[in-house]
Amino acid sequence: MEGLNAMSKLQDVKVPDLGGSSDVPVIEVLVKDGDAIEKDAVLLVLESDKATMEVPAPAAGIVRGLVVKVGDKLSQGSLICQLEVEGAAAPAAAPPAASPAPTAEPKPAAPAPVAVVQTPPPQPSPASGGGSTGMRRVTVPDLGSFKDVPVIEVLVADGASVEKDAALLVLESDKSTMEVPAPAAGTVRGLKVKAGDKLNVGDFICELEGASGPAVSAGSPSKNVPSPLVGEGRGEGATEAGRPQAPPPPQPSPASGGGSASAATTPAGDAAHAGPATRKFARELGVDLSQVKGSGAKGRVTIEDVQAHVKARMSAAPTATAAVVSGGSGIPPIPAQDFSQYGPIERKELARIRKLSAAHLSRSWLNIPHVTQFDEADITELEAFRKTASEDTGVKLTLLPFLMKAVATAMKAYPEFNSSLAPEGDALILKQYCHIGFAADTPNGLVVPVVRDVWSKGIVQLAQDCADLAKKARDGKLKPEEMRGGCFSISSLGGLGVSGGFTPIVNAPEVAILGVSKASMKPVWDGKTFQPRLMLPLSLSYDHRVIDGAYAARYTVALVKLIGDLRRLAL
Ligand code: CAO
Repeated sequence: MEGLNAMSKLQDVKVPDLGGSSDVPVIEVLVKDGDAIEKDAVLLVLESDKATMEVPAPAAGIVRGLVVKVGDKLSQGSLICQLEVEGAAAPAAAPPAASPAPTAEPKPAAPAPVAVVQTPPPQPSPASGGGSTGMRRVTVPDLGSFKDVPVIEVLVADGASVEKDAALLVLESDKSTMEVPAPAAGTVRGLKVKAGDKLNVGDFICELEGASGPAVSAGSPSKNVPSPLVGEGRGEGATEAGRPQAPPPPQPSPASGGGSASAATTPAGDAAHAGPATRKFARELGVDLSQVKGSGAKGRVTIEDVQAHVKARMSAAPTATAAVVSGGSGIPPIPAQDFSQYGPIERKELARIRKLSAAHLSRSWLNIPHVTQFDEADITELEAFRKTASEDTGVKLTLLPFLMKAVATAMKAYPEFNSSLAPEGDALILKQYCHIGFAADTPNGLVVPVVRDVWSKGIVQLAQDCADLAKKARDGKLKPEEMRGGCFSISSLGGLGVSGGFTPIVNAPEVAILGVSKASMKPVWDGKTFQPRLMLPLSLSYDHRVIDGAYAARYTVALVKLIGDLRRLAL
């Protein structure tokens, strides 16, 4: 065989057990001849009237002799391609869990397809509560073999009017994302489900008023939707229970590159139809799938559509304003490398929160021209006060609440620090409220809980809010709304013992972030002599599109004064 070295072997890849379905149409072919693929890379997507299934590769190798194209109808055992596998003894694929490969089958088949969408018939329930009253009880439909599936998004609120088939919830198991549509039109009442809940078949979701008929399971979990990215936009930041959540990132519109929250919000129910592989790909690129036109069956978005969308955005001639706003972030990717050629390696999957943070931080870094201003604040008096006040109040007062109050107070005098750039880049949105986020280090990565209404709270209240939110962050119990709406962020590394400055990344669509390092005693000249003073290093990064250097310098001076003399906080 041409190109096949002595240690390689060809193995047939066949369609595994499809759970009784046959002649299932191929709606997407994700590989082509000659592609080098990893084990479990998705080869095909099949879609019957009951389910969408991804067929993953049984082993790593090179695709040869692909015989399948979109529109073909496949059944169990149909040949998909051959796989050129390294090594004389290619490992056999694991048999499908639900339906082991027939022992007579001499060659390994692909592993069990990952069911993406299951379409059970509506299940009238005797506990209906429906019919004549016009109230219809909606419960979780058959989820196949999935159990305790986390809700990652609730797309409706109590009182919302929904059309039949409008998405109510998005569930995400480790294998798939499922959208649960309304079984009928009506008004949502008694919604019992929230992001983070884990659901099973039959669990109560809500009632639908005005939807006559018997109680039913919600419509089949239907099309796949883009998994929510962290933070802003509908459902962003929603995570499985027990997992911490990432900071709210922007979903820049094509022209905005980092605009306001409103610019990035995808309307509820406007979810894209795409498979998990496509969603994962889009997520990695920071692409909002609802912006991508699907070329597949029923408007399904394919990986090629996402690629074309990105190419189009990168090559689109930006308007003068958009170019300024986006900062022209079409940089080439870092070429992939096979590190195993240099030595032994181990692949460790990133926690979801890290992936989400990575995308958000990249967007912020690429879209925002950062400047970091370094300074030091004298906290000798603050420290003395902090210790006695902790004893007096019985509440542990760390530096953080004082810094938060100082940052917020200085923002009153310098309101551009409490703004976001309008999506078109031609205006500032000035905020009349002041919510401050703080970076919290958790076992699963960085999250940014947001303390609300800092202007109207005292230090003790702020300390309690910070402590509560930090604990929730560490325990993975933060709610999405507790990470949204920040106006400014603080990243304090001081408690970790790091001294000197650093360059924190602005948490877009905010326009500034304060980095804090460890305070240390330093000799400070008072005009006559050197005095030992406790100095706190500050690193203020800001969006230079919004804030001029002189403005930032004035803000920094004001901030340093406030921190150095607490009495000013009372002014
Ligand atoms: N200089 C000296 N000491 C400091 C300090 C500083 N800048 N900041 C905090 N400390 C002290 C605190 O006062 C406390 O000391 P005492 O117990 O004697 O009072 C101790 O360090 C521990 O404080 P803490 O870190 O637990 O509490 P905090 O309120 O200052 O911070 C939180 C809370 C959530 C911000 C912190 O725990 C944390 O997670 N920090 C990491 C943030 C991070 O990862 N940033 C990077 C983001 S970008 O990747």
